[in-house]
Order: sequence, then structure tokens, then C-alpha cells
Amino acid sequence: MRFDVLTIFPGMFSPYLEEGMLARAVKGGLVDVRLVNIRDFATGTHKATDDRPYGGGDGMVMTPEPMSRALESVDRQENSLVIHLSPQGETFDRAIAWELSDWDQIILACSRYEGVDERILLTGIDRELSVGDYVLSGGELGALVVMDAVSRLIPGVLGGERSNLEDSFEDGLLEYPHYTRPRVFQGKEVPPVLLSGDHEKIRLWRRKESLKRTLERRPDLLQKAKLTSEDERLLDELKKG
Ligand code: 4F9
Repeated sequence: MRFDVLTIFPGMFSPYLEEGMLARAVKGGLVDVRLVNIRDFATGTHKATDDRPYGGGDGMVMTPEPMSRALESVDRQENSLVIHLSPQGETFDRAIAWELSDWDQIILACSRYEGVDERILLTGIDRELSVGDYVLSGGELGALVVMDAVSRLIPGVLGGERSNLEDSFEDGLLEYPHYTRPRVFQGKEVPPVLLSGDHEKIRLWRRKESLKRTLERRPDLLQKAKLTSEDERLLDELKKG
């Protein structure tokens, strides 16, 4: 997977790309990240990338030319998609992450200020994604969220870690609680079932805890989750108390 990120703040990406999962994926050649500084495509003595909005009002708008030229500078792979991070986009979720993981190249256009001139959105952008219903200072954090979530789905990226299929959300439910040593921490014990060595009992307990958490915290997820008849039975037990 190749990501090309268009931004006026390429330095914001380096720390996150230099450590952890993304750094390993890049080193292993599974993910390639290229940063394109939109300002390099600005003309004029001040290299401005923004201007005042036509019609007046507060705030600045990113001008279309530097972004457009930055987009044109990217060498396009066969299967490539241009995404603009925006509060007005579709909400990014695990289904979209899986979809994106099938592309060879994802170009992430990050805007700043009040947004980007509308004409760029009509021509240069294939898809707009939001990472949540709040306004950020720019698309950069959204681009990192998308790169992180998508990279985890690329075969080989997680390696020795837990398979992403086991992750929270991959079956549509929240994860069961996890415990490690010590057995007693601040007076709180690890649930005895986890020390029982009975793998079937542990599996059932974990499944029930998953369902319990989802029911309590995100009942909306239960509608879309793939539930077995065993899950339905466990849910009934939970609802009866
Ligand atoms: C992008 C907010 C994606 C949420 C871009 C200001 C944004 C954003 N998700 N906010 N520019």
C-alpha cells in the first residue's frame, strides 16, 4: 500500500511514522508513505496557500492552485484513490478501512483553514472522509487515523501481534476485558475463570463479556453484528440479568 499525503505541515507526520506499527510497516516494505508539501507548489513571494473568501466572512480558504498542482505531481499507480479529509465527508469506519485496504495507492489531501476551494472537490477528489463529528485544525490527524487503521489490515503488517480479525469491531462487537500479571492489582483480582485452564469456559466467558459491553455501551452495534445462536442465548442471559 502506498500513501501520498498532501499537506502544508509534512513535519506533523514524521513523529508518528517513525515509531510503532506504521514505522515497522514502512521498514518492512509493506507500506510506503510519501509526504508532499503543498506549499512547494505555491507561487508568489509569500508562497501563500490561502486567501480570503469570496463573499466575505471570517477565516481563510485554501486556494485551489497549489493543491491542484500538488495532486498532479503525485505519480499515480494503477489503482489509486484521492481522499479529502473533511467534517463533511462520510464517517470513516471499519468497513471503509477494509475497502481502502484493497487500493494500491491512497492519496490523502489535507486542507487547513476553513477548507479548500470548492472547485478542487469537484474535480480532483474521489471521496471525502470524516473521522468524527468535530472540527479539527486540519485534515492531518484524520489522514493519520486513516493510514493507521488501513495499514493494520494489510497482510503481514501486524505480524506476530494479534490478528486484526480478533480486534474489537472485526466481528462487530466490542472486545472482552483483558488481564495480565499481577494476579492481584490494588486489591482487584483477575477473574478466576481466566486462571482455570478450561479453554471452552474461557471462550464462553469472553464472548459473554463482549456481548455485555456492547449491550451496555454500544447497543447500536448489535444490529449490524454477526451473531450466532450461541450469542443470542448469551444475550438472553444478559438481558434477564
Ligand atoms: C477532517 C474533521 C476529518 C473530522 C478537516 C478541519 C476534519 C477536519 N474528520 N476538520 N479540517
